[in-house]
Amino acid sequence: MRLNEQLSQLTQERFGLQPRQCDGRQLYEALLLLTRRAAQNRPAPAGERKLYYFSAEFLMGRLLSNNLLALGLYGEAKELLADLGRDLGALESLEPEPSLGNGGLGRLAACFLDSIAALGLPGDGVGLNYHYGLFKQKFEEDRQTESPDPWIQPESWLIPTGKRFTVPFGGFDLEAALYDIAVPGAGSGCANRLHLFDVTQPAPPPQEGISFDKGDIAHCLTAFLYPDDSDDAGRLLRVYQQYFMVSAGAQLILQELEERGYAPETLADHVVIQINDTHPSMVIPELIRLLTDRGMSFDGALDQVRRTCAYTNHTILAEALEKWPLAFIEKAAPGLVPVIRELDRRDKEVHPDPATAIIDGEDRVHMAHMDIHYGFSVNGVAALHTEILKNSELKPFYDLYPEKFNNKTNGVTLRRWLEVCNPGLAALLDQCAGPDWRRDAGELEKLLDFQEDQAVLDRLLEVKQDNKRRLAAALKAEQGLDLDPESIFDVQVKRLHEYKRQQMNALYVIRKYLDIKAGKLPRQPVTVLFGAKAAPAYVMAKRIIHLILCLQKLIDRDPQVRPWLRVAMVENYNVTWAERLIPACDISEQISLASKEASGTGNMKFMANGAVTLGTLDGANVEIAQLVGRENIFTFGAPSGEVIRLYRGDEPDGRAYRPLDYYHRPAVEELVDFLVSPELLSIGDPAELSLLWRDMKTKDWFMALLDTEAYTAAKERCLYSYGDRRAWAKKMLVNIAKSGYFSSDRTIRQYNEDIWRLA
Ligand code: 26Q
Repeated sequence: MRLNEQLSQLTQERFGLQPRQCDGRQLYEALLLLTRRAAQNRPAPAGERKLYYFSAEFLMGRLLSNNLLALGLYGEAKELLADLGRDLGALESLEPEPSLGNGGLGRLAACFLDSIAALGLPGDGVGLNYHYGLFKQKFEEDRQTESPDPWIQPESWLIPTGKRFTVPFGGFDLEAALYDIAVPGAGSGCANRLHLFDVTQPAPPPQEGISFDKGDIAHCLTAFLYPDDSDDAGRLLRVYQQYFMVSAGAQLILQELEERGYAPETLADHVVIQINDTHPSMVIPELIRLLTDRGMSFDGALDQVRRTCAYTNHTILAEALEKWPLAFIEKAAPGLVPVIRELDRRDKEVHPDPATAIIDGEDRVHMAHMDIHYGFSVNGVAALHTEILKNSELKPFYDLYPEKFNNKTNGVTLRRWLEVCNPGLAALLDQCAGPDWRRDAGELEKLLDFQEDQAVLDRLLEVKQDNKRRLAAALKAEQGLDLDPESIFDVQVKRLHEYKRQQMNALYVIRKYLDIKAGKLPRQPVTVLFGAKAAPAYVMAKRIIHLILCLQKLIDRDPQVRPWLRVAMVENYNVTWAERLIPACDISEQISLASKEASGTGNMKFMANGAVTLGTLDGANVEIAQLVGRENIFTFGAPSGEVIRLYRGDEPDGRAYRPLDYYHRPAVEELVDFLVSPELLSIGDPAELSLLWRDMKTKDWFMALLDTEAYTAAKERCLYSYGDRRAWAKKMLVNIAKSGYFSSDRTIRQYNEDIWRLA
């Protein structure tokens, strides 16, 4: 049956109306149901071995367009709606975004599910059905406030499966109810599943703020993604969440194994588990527990599990490496304690080095260490990151198990991050490179033949200009922001963290402001756009948001500066805003302190949409620079090796980093001191700004001052070169042409060839 017939049947059944008579909400719901059903009816990919991608986060974004596209119904749906005088984009804006992730790691998991299904590989996601996802961010009095962001409506993408599993916590059992989201693969004709576990009786929504009763595990376990962990109750709840996810997930795996007719003794032949950072690491002892319960010996179970589990590391930040007190695990998952102790005992017998211990001297369990000893693969997420893991961060493990270490440079799905979010550019690519880039992203290189083609270069600039106008209109309508689409759009959007150095970008804004005040005008007006959420308990990050919002206000009120420089901080940055910001960006800010950003994935999306990167040689920026060549990227800053030595305090001259040395350089001091200038203090909170000022010059954990001069110089060069429109358009073209490498289809092929071996 054609889509229009299905739609009218559905709207009649459900609302007693013809599609033409429905309002937007009814039409959206009907399309959701149709799409959900079509995806659900697709067969699962076949194969002897099946992947389970375990992740505490899946940052899926809105699904309507994406799923229509994967099902091959996108064009038809758009036309059908146009006939009804409706716009698909407008209907989709009624869909609440499921923000079941913090940032990069969660969005990566979503891109991976898309590619796994598109490649026709059997692989499901396993996670938790958070009711509120990441908080909704508002700005009030130039500060971030947080409120819950519900996304589950009576009709959503969730499919109740009726399956339940019992999770044995300390002192009580809890039922885990399984919901699925179907993940249709573009071009493959099949669909995988995202399995999300939930409690059976979720707590009612909180009355105020984002707090709830952290002690009420049975009802609140799936309320929020990563509840505030600034206290022990929050941290303990996180352990309960993790155990709930892995225990139910492991039981699901064994159930499916049995349904497929295989014995538990053959687990490793039929199952592979990818552990997405350490949040799901307890799956290792849990599987051993379940297999021994089913009659296998400890040795037999361990042998299967260690050939089944593979671990991905996403960070070298010490505070993000999970170490749980054994006492927490004893409380939440007592069944795992004897298993973990036995794993630790066996390991220490062979490897007495405390640096590689699973249980340390303070009775804390190092989750990554357990993964590395008892998994068969350890991968980093960009070439540089993997080298740092091998040579520095995880060196003692690399010495033990060199064969386990491998790199899988991240990727992003160009279906969402180009085809859906930038239709103008997609059409131009079809014209120049043919339509096959959707399947084989390497085809984008064909664009290189058009470097001297003025018509193509002009069209690239036009598409960008259209996208900038669309973004400006959306920001005006939804957030009351006034942007000048004729100015350069310089964009930094990502979680707020000191290592990502939004504060350094803010110092540049101050530089520009002071220059303009002194009569030194830029070649071209520039708009510096920010989008970032700060963890609710991360005080420094919130102060940096405060600073940016104060600068925004200061400049907004200054008629001398405003025509040349504007700052805009987009409220509630999420996948939906990313889909509008990225296609409209001219300059992509990727300015983390070298060695700290494991990969970055925003950098790849910007590149594919024709932005030019201004960045440090960190994470995947290194690979971007290699691919596009030095004329097509602006890099700056201390290299990762120097940064690592500065942290160790063993530069050849025995130097450690001292921010005051850099603060006292004249070009830096006036920028930092502007934080406590009368202009800014009259707008912002003097106490907050003073504390930020003090910490920036005395602590500066992530060395923003080290690179401030180099950053300023590189940014000046970058902004200036924008003025040569033809040369700039060529840079855009080369970036797009080379972005095919960063398709998550490529990444997933590599995971499959080197780790999963599914087909
Ligand atoms: C750990 C322990 C306790 C509390 C919280 C956490 C925690 C939560 C979330 C630790 C890490 C995360 C998320 C990490 C993350 O998003 N990492 C990003 O992963 C991307 C995909 O590989 C990379 O591109 C980014 O460079 C990396 O920062």
